[in-house]
Amino acid sequence: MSTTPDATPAPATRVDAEESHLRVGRPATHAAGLKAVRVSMSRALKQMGPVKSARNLLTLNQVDGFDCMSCAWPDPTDHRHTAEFCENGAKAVSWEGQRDTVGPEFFAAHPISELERQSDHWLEKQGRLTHPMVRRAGADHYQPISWDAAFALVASHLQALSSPDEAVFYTSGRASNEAAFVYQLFARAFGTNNLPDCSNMCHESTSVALARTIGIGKGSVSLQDIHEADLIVISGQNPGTNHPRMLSALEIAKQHGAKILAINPLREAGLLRFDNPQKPTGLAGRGTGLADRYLQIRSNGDLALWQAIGHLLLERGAVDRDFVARHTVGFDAWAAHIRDLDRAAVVAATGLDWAEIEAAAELFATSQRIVNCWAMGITQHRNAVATIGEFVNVALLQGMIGKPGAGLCPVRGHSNVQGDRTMGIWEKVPDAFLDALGAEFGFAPPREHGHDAAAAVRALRDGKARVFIGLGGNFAAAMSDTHVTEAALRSAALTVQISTKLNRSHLTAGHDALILPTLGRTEQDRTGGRVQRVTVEDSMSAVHASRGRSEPAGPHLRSEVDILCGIGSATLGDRYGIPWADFAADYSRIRQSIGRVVPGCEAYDEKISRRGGFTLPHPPRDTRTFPTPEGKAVFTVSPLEVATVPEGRLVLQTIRSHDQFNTTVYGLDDRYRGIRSGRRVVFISPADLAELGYRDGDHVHLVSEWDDGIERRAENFRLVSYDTPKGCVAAYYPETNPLVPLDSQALDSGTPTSKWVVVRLERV
Ligand SMILES: Nc1nc2c(c(=O)[nH]1)N[C@H]1C(S)=C(S)[C@@H](COP(=O)(O)OP(=O)(O)OC[C@H]3O[C@@H](n4cnc5c(=O)[nH]c(N)nc54)[C@H](O)[C@@H]3O)O[C@H]1N2
Ligand SMILES: Nc1nc2c(c(=O)[nH]1)N[C@H]1C(S)=C(S)[C@@H](COP(=O)(O)OP(=O)(O)OC[C@H]3O[C@@H](n4cnc5c(=O)[nH]c(N)nc54)[C@H](O)[C@@H]3O)O[C@H]1N2
Ligand SMILES: [Mo]
Repeated sequence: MSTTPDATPAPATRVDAEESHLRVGRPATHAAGLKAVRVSMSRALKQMGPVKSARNLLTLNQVDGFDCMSCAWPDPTDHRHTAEFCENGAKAVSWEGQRDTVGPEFFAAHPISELERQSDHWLEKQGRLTHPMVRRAGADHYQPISWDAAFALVASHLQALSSPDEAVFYTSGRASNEAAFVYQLFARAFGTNNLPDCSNMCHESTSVALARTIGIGKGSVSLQDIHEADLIVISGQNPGTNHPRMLSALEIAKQHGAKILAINPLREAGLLRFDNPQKPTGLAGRGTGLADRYLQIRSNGDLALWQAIGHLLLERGAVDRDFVARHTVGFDAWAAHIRDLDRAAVVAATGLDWAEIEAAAELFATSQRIVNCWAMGITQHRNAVATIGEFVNVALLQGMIGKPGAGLCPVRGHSNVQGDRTMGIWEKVPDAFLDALGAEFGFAPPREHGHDAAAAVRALRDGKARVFIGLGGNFAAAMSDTHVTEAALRSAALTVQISTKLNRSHLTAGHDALILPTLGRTEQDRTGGRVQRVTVEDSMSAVHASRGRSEPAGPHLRSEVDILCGIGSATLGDRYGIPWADFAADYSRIRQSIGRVVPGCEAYDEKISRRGGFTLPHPPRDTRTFPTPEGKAVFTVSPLEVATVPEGRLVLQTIRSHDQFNTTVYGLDDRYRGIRSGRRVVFISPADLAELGYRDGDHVHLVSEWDDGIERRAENFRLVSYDTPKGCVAAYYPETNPLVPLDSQALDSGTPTSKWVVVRLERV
C-alpha cells in the first residue's frame, strides 16, 4: 500500500481553531420552531446590519424580489408569507450580504501559502471579494488587476491552447439562466463542449435515469401535487436542513390527510416533526408530526427495497393495467424478473425486517396519489441510475405519472442547477440544441461530447486540459479525491474563478490565476446603466425573474453576464458577430436568443414578465406522452446486488450539517444532530463501536480503501455514538472529500459515490 503522492498540506492543518470546543448532545426530534427564527435573525443582524437585513429578508422569494439561493424548492404561486424563507435561506442571504470585504489589502497581508492552512469556514468568513485579482506564475500573493487586463489574460491563455478542448468551463448551479446561456454560447463558439457542472456531482444520476425511462430528465410534479398527495415518500433526503421550505408543503399535505414514508439510514429531525415558525402553533412548539413510517435502511439498500415493493405490489395485483398497457414498454420482462425476488437478499441489503417492507408496500397499495421524492442519499451511489429506474418502475406500475397529486420528485440542490441545464450547460447536450444554437448565431457548434466533472479532473491531471474557468462554485473542495483535484487544478496554465467569496479553489491556483468578483443574487445589477433582472428555474420546472435590491458589496463588482461577455469579446472579438456588448447592456437581448434556441422558451422575455413566471413543458406530466425512442415509458430490469464491505470495514456517507451550504461552512454547529462547535465527527452505531473496540469520544483517522491500492486519509475525527445502522457511518463533506476516490463513480452518470466510501478506522 502506498499513500497519495502529493505535496498538498494535509487537511488536518486546515482544522478550524474553534473546533477545540466541540460538544456533543442529543439529536433533536423535530425541526424549525422558534429557535430557527432566532438563529436566522441573529445571523442576519450580525452579518448585514438592521437595514440591509430588513430589505433582503422581506424581498426574498417575493414575486417582485429575488430568488433564494439556498435551494431549488419552488415558491408557492399564491399565499406567499411575508417571510417566505427558512432559517437556512436567511443564513445564505446573510452570508452574501456580509459587510466585511476581502480586497487588495487583505491579499497583500495574506500570502497564499498562509491562506492554504486556513479552514474552509475561515476563508469564506473573511467577507466579500471586491476587486479582480491576479496571481502571476511563481508569486505567493494575489495582486489587483484591471478588468480589461484580466479579460486579456484569459484571452491570451485560451488563444494559446493547441485545441479548444484543452479548456474546461465549469458551472455551479447558482448562475442565472442569462449567465448560463452566454457561458455555454462562449464555450461552444470557442469550440468545445467541455461544460462540466455541479450536477455531475449531484443529480446527474436522476437526469440520466429519467431521460432513459420517461424521456425527460426532470421531475414530474408541481407544488400542488405535493399538497394533494395521499402518500409522500422521501428517500435519501434531509429536508429539515437542505430544503426547509419543503416542510411547509409537507405540513399542508399532512393536513389534507397524506401519509409520509421516510427512508433514510439516519433518523433526521426534519423528517420526524415540524414546528412551522410561520404559525403560532409552530412557535409554541406543538407542530405537525411528519413521517408515519420510518425505514432506517442500510446504506445503498434502496434498490433492493424498491424491487421488493414492486414485487409485493405485483403479487397483490395493485397495478394500473390500463396505464401499463397504454403508456409503457418492458413490463413483461420486468415482471418476470421481479416475481422471483430473493427475499433473503433484500433483507441483507436493506437491514430491514420483511414485515417492515410489507407494511411499506401496504402504504403504496392503499394510496391513490403517490409522490416520490429523493436527493443525494440516492444519486451518489454506484448503482444510483438503476435505483432511480426502480422508482420509475413502481410509479409506472401504479400509473403515478401525469395525474394530480402524484409523480416523481427529485429535489434539486442549487437554486438554478436545473435552469443551467435547460440553458445548455451540459457536456452532452442533445444535437437538436446545438442545431438551434448554430442557426441562431451562424456557426457550427462542436458535436463531440465534452468532459464531465471527473473527466475534467483527469484531463487536467494528465495535461490534456490547460485552462480551468469556474463560473461560481468551489471545484477544489466540492469534487471528490481532494488531493488529486487540487493537484490537477494547480497544474493548469490558468485558473479563473468567478466568485463572491474566498474559497479553496482560489488557493489551488494554476500557473496564472484570476479571481473575478461578482454580484450575488441579493444585489442590484445595474450593468449597462439600467436595472437588470435575471431568470431562474426551480426543481419543478417553474421559471421566473429574480431581481436583487441591495447595494453591491463594492463598486468594482461586475455581474456574471458582464464578466462572461467581457471574456467572450476579448477572446473571440467579432467572430460570428455574437453581440457581446449588446448582451451585457440589456439582458433582454439574451432572452430573445434563449427564446429562439431553448425548447419550451419561446417568447421567453414576455413570459417571464408575467407575475410568477411560467412553467416549462413536461410531456409526461402534462399529457402522459413519453419522448423516449420507444415513444412510451420504459420499465428497466436491474440485477439485485447486495453491496458488501470487507471484514472490519465500514461504509461512510458524506453529508451536510445544518450550518453549511455545500463547501460554504457558515458555522460549526449541527443543531439537529446534537453537534456544537465542531465538524470533525463520525456518527457510528453503538454496535460498531463495541465490535471495533472503541468508545464514544475516541479519536480516529479515517482511511479509505479502493481498488487502486492507494490509501486516502482524513485525520482526526471524534467518534459519536449515533442511531445509524450497523456498518454505516456518516461524516461531513467537504472534510471527507479526500476519501472519495476519483474513479469511484456511479455507473452511467459518473457521479462521485459520495454516499458509499469504504473506510477503516485507525486509532489516533
Ligand atoms: N442549507 C443547505 N441547503 C442546501 C444545501 C446545503 O448544503 N445546505 N445543499 C444544496 C444541494 S447542492 C443539494 S444537492 C441538496 C442536498 O440535499 P440532501 O440530499 O438532503 O443532502 P445530504 O446532506 O447529502 O443528505 C443526504 C441524506 O440522504 C441520506 N442517505 C445517505 N445514504 C443513503 C442511502 O443509501 N439510502 C437512503 N435512503 N438515504 C441515504 C442521509 O442520511 C441524508 O439524510 O441540498 C441543497 N440545499
Ligand atoms: N463528499 C461529497 N462531495 C460533494 C457532495 C456530497 O454530498 N458529498 N455534494 C455534491 C453536490 S450535490 C454539489 S451541488 C457540489 C457543489 O459544488 P459547488 O457548486 O462547486 O460548490 P459550492 O460550495 O456551492 O460553491 C460555493 C462558492 O460559490 C461561490 N458563489 C456563491 N454565490 C455565488 C454567485 O451568486 N455567483 C458566483 N459566481 N459565485 C457564487 C462562492 O465563492 C462560494 O465560495 O458538491 C458536491 N460534492
Ligand atoms: Mo447539489
